[in-house]
Amino acid sequence: MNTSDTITAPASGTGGAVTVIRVSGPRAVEIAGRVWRGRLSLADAEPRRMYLGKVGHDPALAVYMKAPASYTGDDVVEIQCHGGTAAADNVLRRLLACGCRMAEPGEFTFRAFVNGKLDLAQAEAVADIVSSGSEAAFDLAQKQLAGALSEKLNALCDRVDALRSECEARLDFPDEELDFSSDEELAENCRAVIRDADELLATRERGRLLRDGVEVVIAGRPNAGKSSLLNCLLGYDRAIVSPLPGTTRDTVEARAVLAGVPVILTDTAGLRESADPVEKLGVERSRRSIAASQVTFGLVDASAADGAAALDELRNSGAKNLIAVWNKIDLVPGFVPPAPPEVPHAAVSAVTGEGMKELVEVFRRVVGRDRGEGVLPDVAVNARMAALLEQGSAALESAEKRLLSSAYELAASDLAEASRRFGGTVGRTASPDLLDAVFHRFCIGK
Ligand SMILES: Nc1nc2c(ncn2[C@@H]2O[C@H](COP(=O)(O)OP(=O)(O)OP(=O)(O)O)[C@@H](O)[C@H]2O)c(=O)[nH]1
Ligand SMILES: [Mg+2]
Repeated sequence: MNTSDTITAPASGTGGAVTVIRVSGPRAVEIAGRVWRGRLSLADAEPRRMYLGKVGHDPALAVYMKAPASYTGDDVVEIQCHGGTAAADNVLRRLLACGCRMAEPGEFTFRAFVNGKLDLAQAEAVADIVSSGSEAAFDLAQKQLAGALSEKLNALCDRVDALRSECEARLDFPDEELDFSSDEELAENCRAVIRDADELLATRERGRLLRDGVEVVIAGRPNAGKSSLLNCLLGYDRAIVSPLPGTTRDTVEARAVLAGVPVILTDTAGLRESADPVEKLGVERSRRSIAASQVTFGLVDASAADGAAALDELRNSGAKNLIAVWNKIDLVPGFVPPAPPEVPHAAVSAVTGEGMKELVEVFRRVVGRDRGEGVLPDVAVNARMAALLEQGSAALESAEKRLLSSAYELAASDLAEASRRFGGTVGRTASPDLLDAVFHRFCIGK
């Protein structure tokens, strides 16, 4: 992407009352100043102050952000016009006619990266913020944008670079009595970096769950109220509910946010032995969903006589992070769940909504426990960073072995490789392909 011309695009979504059109580049003030006219010319405008003027006959506000104190690090002008496509098109058409180019998706953020305003990890956080579907994912992306993850990644890169310099110094001054650390010490330092990289790699799964959603399966015997619970959690009727056992045959999926965490809820066919071939297939699917999910809401009919046996079936089903959900408590006044103490549980009514808050709280605790310490993660690497960390660690392992046999030249080349891989996470070393892959995810205007 060319980074020296002046680009424009709507920076706000369509359909709102106001559209923001962003202009960024060396000629931003000049071009925007020919399109937008106010009492003052834009060139004389005080930066970061809104001015009322016009674009053609339409009223429009303009604000100038002077380089480098702007999102992109270039001169930026933002014009706010009426919402709807006609007003925005009018502004855009004039800007393009006066010499702007239409921005590609992510190009504003790409310029911010090129101008050193953001590193790659932070740029990815911007895309995550735009697409975050839940409070927890949003919080994580905010922290990443603020640099929490970059700091850790940069620290790893610095340590690899220091190891590399030390290794190269031995090649450059082989005969001098310099104060070198021993081969063992260097090798141990490689190990230490690998350990810390592993720690970061371990955050990947949490990040994936927050970005893509925790898979929660609703399982139990027929008629326990699984579909009713799904509908109650969603707040609308997604699945068919009926008093006939065996109503749900296929799995039914829906997205929701529970306790600020995005989830993919799966309602399943009731678990029982059945002669009906279709129901049998449904039950097989239920078992597969249980195996694939991170959390199981094990639904038990609190008004049924053999609830404890039903719960035991679920405990033996391979369910992970099982939460016993005693349903239909509206039918059993004064119900006390007979759950074994080690199974987290809640008592609810999917019909009256009673106990739902409690269930969400139990879910929050269970999901929190899965993340260690019951807190949401401060940092989480994504798949792209994880792949680079793994490759960098492999190079470090090789460097470690070579250091122990004093093969400094080979070790230095391994360390250079590790440095390249680790550096790619934040964009210290970034190939055009890598940059393409990162900025490809963006929407236009970001
Ligand atoms: N009183 C009462 N009835 C409930 C409650 N939850 C579900 N029901 C009723 O129980 C029956 C079965 O509910 P479903 O939600 O279809 O049960 P299910 O577990 O999905 O059943 P299958 O799909 O057949 O496995 C329906 O008549 C619901 O109205 C509850 O909390 N209280
Ligand atoms: Mg059902």
